[in-house]
Amino acid sequence: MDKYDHKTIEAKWQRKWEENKINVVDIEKAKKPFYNLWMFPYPSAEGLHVGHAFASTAADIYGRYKKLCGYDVFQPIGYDSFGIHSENFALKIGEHPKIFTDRAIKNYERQLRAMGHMDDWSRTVTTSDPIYYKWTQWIFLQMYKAGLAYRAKANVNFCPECKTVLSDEQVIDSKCERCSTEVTKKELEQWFFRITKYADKLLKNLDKLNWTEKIKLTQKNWIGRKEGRKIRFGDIEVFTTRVDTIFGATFVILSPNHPLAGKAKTVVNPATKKEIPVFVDEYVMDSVGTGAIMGVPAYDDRDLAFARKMNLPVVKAKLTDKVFGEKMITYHLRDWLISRQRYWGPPIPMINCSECGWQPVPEKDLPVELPFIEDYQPKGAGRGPLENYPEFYKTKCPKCNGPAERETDVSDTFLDSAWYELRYPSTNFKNVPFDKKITKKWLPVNMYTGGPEHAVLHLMYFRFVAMALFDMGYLPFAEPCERFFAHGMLVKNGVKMSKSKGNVVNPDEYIAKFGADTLRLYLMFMGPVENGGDWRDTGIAGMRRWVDRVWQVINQKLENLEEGTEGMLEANKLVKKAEEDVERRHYNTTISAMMVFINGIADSNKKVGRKTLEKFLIVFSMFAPHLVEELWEKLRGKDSVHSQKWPEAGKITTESSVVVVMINGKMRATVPAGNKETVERLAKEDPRVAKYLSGNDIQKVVFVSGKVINFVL
Ligand code: ANZ
Ligand code: ZN
Repeated sequence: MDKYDHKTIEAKWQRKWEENKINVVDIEKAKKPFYNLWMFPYPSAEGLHVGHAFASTAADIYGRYKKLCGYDVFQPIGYDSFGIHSENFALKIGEHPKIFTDRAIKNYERQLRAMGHMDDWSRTVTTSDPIYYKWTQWIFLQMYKAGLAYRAKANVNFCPECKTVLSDEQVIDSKCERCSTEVTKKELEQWFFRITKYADKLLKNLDKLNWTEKIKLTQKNWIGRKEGRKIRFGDIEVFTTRVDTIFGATFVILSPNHPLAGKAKTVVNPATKKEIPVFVDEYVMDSVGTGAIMGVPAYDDRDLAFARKMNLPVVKAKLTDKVFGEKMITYHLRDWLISRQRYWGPPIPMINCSECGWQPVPEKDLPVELPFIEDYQPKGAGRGPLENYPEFYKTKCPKCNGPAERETDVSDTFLDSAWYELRYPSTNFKNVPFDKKITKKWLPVNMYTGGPEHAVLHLMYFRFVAMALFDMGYLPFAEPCERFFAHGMLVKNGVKMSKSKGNVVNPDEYIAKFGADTLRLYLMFMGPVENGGDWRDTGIAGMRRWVDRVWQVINQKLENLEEGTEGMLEANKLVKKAEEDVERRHYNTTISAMMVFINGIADSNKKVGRKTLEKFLIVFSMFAPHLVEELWEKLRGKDSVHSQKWPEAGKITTESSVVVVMINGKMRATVPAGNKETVERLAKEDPRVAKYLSGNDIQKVVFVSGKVINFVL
């Protein structure tokens, strides 16, 4: 028998699947649509790493399962290719972002195809393609028309390294999400999206979503809704959720940016009527409540720490049920800062006219194409590199036709990805961002898989944009995805894989050496998908040995096949196990069960039934799509394992395969299990039973399904 040659077999089936379009779903005619989405990657210079391979395989197995269960599964793939992440890379290596991105995309496509996923390559999206970003700009315009995009001067986050402003969500522990540089503040006039208008809805809808609980909690905390009261202490309004502690308020603290900071020295506590001191301290945040608090050291730990530091008295006053001030609700969520002073993004489609002010670009003039410029370096003075290209920004006012200037900032990359799920099924449509009928048929996304690090970045924006489009009447739903599954992270020797640490593992060499099927199995065997895993080279060789063994065992069975159902019980157990595991994505235990199955049939004297092998192969096909397709071809000589129906688990318990036949409580025979009528008929026909029955009256028949039938004579 041939050795398992993964190179030939994987290439052969990838080519055949492409030719036969087995992964291309009929978007218009599909009867049971199932939209299985994986967060699209951004193209980087290193290409796909094993973390991508891990996450996409987890999603792919789920998609394959749904397909086997009879769904028309649409599993698209694309590139989040605009934006600061790809651009920073281009800058680092000194290559033009456009040239770099095109090259990186080609590499990604090659790598993704090599994984053997059931991705539909006929409908990809590339966010840096004018065909796509025309509609990203269109969304900006709809936001503007709906009063959800506005321009305002604000003290915004600024990354001195990336030389651009950032949204609140892109500042992680006061550092830039991209380059980890400490973020500073800058007073700038910028474009914002009014996401805060949706704070309550974003919060309330969480209850209805079947999402990983941790992600929902992170969103909830980020929205940070607090119900309390604002109470006047002289000229200062404080915000509190504990008005009952007001008699213990012995000082007031202002945030450093409060308009009265440094001005007010004392105020009067309205409950005690006592004069109390006013301080300024950083622990009071600008953006929460009124930016001023009443300090209650007897009840609040932070206030107590401050009182100790400042040697202030701690007054243990009684709690009160008197009310003061008025009701106030505050949120942690801020409006989404959309402008970026960078090159690699969709130009914000607005025009500034000295006569008419800011005017939206007419929709018929979209896209506002990003020109290919030589000096694409960010400048850092509050405007993007396009500010040096008058041939780009000099234009006419759409209102008065007088000379005017285009916005030279581009939009945040998270806007590109905030609507891509809508575009995938509609990629054939030139004149609309997403077709109404197709959208109704395919969306919301049925299953979305992605990283937990996007809990309040992408996933929040993605929900907001869908909600806004719903309110504008463009979408028939407000939530873009019913189920979101957060996979865990892949680490290397306990350390997070990252470019800066230089421990990023490229799947190419493993695919070349062991094959994609082995890599898939190895990645999924590490543990439950939500836990992520620790990448080790040593383990993958072991998995390859098992794959070789499966190849050898199944080939041996094929040479000496039993045409029935020999060994079915074990196959049924495996099917049942897989059904339980796949929904939870505990694929590792399905793989264990497959190992047990192979051990069980390995003995070369043991024959295995055709139907039994088919069941095993269908389960295995989700994990090792190429190898199984090859074995399937040998077994059946026709069709594809990937267009089979998920098998029934059938009868699992041994006792249900036979029924004991008793006469007056004495065992006389066994017959195959079945319903009462069948078993009774089979028993009566059995000569071992018939001889006792003949000439006697049957008084009663007692039947216990799957166990016993007793004839009382
Ligand atoms: C008095 C008080 C007494 C408070 C007490 C709490 C406990 P939580 O508790 O997390 O829901 N606060 C108000 N505005 C703030 C700001 N701009 N920056 C920092 N802290 C601020 O948050 C509500 C509490 O946070 C408020 O209620 C206020 O302190 C503080 F035993 O007022 B409390
Ligand atoms: Zn940065």
